[in-house]
Amino acid sequence: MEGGSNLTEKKQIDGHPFIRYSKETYPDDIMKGKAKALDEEMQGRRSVRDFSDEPIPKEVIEHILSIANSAPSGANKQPWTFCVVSNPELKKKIREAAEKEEFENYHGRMNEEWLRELRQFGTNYQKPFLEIAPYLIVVFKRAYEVDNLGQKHQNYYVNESVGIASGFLLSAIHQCGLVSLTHTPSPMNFLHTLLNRPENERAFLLIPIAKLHPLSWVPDIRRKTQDEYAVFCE
Ligand code: IYR
Repeated sequence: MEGGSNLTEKKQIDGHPFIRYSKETYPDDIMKGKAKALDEEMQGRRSVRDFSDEPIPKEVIEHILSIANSAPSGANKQPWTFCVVSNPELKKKIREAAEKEEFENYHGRMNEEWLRELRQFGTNYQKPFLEIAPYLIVVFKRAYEVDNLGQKHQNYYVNESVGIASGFLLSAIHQCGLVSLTHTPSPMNFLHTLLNRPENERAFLLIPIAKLHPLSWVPDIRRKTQDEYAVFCE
């Protein structure tokens, strides 16, 4: 999938290959309609914890990951690895390890203000969704790369890049009619161990993906209004 680029037209700049890029544009009224429809679609996205255990096609997961992998990144290093977990025993181990850390968080590591702010979400240390969701995607950031000779090479803007890719991932999940939770059991190093990841990777986010449970509840919270989230410096 070349995103509209025309691979037959090529040139060199400073000895480096460039290909012609073009993409579809729209008249303003069509563009407005598309923007409005996409806005409405994305306003329906919620972080949920009530997942169905119904299977979802692996092919859908593969497309979602491909979309995440299309994100921009510092010097195009694509400094991420998406670990896809569907094995029930492994999900159980992840749940147990996450709950162990979260128990400590809810019973001493998080301060009073934090605990008070979390009450509206109805969360606690228990994370059954980590076993119920058919897929867990563990996003790892790659702090640096190691070549075949064992030499280290730097990546750039790693947090920004992996954050953007994760945003693409969450948006794709929603647009496929699935639901997810951006989960950050803290600390997350148990994921590095359980998933046998190499030294250059650090766990970044844990994202369960599923169909929505037919009886689901989410907190009645509001989003910022435009005058709160944007400033137009005209
Ligand atoms: N990681 C904990 C606590 C938690 C923290 C924040 I910030 C949230 O927005 C939600 C939960 C947990 O997952 O329960």
